Amino acid sequence: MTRTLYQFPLSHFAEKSRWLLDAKGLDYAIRNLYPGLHRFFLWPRTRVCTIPALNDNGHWTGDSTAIALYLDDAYPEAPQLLAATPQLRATQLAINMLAERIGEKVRQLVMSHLIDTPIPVAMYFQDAPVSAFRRRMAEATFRTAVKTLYKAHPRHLPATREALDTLLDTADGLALARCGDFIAGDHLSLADIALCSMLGPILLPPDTPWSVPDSLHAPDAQHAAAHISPDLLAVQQALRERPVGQYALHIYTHHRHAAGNWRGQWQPQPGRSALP
Ligand SMILES: N[C@@H](CCC(=O)N[C@@H](CS)C(=O)NCC(=O)O)C(=O)O
Repeated sequence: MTRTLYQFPLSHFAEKSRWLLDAKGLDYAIRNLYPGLHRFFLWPRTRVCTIPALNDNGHWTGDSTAIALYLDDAYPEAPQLLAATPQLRATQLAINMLAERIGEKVRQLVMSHLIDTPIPVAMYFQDAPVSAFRRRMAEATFRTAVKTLYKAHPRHLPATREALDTLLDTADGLALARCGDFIAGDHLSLADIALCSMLGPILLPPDTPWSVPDSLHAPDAQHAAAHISPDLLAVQQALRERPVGQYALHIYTHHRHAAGNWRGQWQPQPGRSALP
């Protein structure tokens, strides 16, 4: 019996998938992929180029939302991530899509602030079992990919913040309208998991990759604070004060139950040993 999640340790979409598996109460191993090489590994198996991807006993699924749908189908006896009633299910899926758009803007905003600092590469590659030369190559690939794919550059910050604020206004409305802890329905669903995990890189909940400096090995941790700009701290404070920020922190505190496994293990590189 093998169940393996493939991820980048820093990714909030990976956090979403870990949470989906934890909410289902399933055991799983985690393998980290190197940026760039991940596409050669994932595409033949899932026909999707992005992490996360799940290999459940030979059944491959790419994309976090597809993973949620697969898990509900494959494990109907475990807590359901989506409601059976069509109307509530449609609402939960719509919130999941809103969360995906929020996640894209959160990534662009945080990376625009941090990509040229040592923090993201330190968090990403701190455990990678590679030589200093290979690590520098992986870090350079990661920086270039983030800047290119996600338009992570300070000049985009005003537009990114405006777009994120508009999306968060919608999310605030949902958070204010909810009855009880959850955003749609009376138990934790894909909607909660998606929305809260996408806000993680700004809210920095404990036991997540973003809980700097706890998540960093010394000496990187000692220098982290110096690289976090007042602007980014202001974004964090503003989100913490919003209804959706307070909702997400509450859900993280009371309903995350993380396995503490986000660091994962590194997938051997091609040429070093065979890929499974
Ligand atoms: N819709 C996808 C988005 C996942 C995603 O954006 N993954 C990013 C990391 S956060 C990725 O793999 N980027 C690398 C690439 O695009 O090649 C999902 O929900 O799984």
